[in-house]
Amino acid sequence: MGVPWLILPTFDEAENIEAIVRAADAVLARAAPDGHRILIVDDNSPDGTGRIADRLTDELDGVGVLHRTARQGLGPAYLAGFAHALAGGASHVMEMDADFSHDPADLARLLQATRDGADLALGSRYVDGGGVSDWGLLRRCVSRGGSWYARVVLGLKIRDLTGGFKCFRREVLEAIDLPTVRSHGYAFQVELTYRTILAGFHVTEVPITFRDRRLGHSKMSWRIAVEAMVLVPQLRRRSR
Ligand SMILES: Nc1nc2c(ncn2[C@@H]2O[C@H](COP(=O)(O)OP(=O)(O)OP(=O)(O)O)[C@@H](O)[C@H]2O)c(=O)[nH]1
Ligand SMILES: [Mg+2]
Repeated sequence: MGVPWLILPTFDEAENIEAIVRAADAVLARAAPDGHRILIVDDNSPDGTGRIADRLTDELDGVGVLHRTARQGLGPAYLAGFAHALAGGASHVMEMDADFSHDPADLARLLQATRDGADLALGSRYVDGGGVSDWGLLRRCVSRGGSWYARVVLGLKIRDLTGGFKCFRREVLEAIDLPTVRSHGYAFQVELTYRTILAGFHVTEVPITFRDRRLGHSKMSWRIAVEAMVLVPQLRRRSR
């Protein structure tokens, strides 16, 4: 029997990486008594995140790092991490930002939702009990508008399609043909959830509060938002 794997993509997270790995490790040690793994996927961060990750792999059991040579975006980093987790026999594969926007304590609730019947548990800002703290109006509108747009274009009932706090059962990632996923930014999150639903799996939204990062800088860009606007209608066409 495999254990849950958490994949943590990092680019310039030197100020966050150690604290987030230690916090997630403590939560998962309680939530998954049979063991867990944490895999950091670092795109050769100029700020030295990869070196801190190497030290953590020496200090903590079950923590590993995948070093990639250059920044290629969130989607490719996750796909590389997923491939390692599946090859390593993961029972579940979890996604989380490494900047404390996602509360590591919520990993336990996502994992529990998959034990309660979900094939994919989504951390959701836009269901009852969920929310966003300390975002300005523009950022709120872009995020809400993005989820609304994807929901209408793809005809889905999911409220939060662009979030990146997820727990997949292994069987989902095996079924959704990961090598053909091409999107990089927010569209990557939409594409994975859409493929999961098309494949007939059960998706549950788990309310979370999203907090703005305290340390480090955002990698969100207009390019990523525009990529999502262009790619989402193409996802629908491809599925027909
Ligand atoms: N490996 C890798 N990780 C990335 C890349 N881009 C972003 N990340 C990581 O993915 C996670 C989410 O990225 P953020 O920079 O927080 O982007 P965001 O959440 O869209 O933006 P903010 O909410 O403003 O922080 C963080 O852990 C980043 O370090 C990338 O190109 N490669
Ligand atoms: Mg972030």
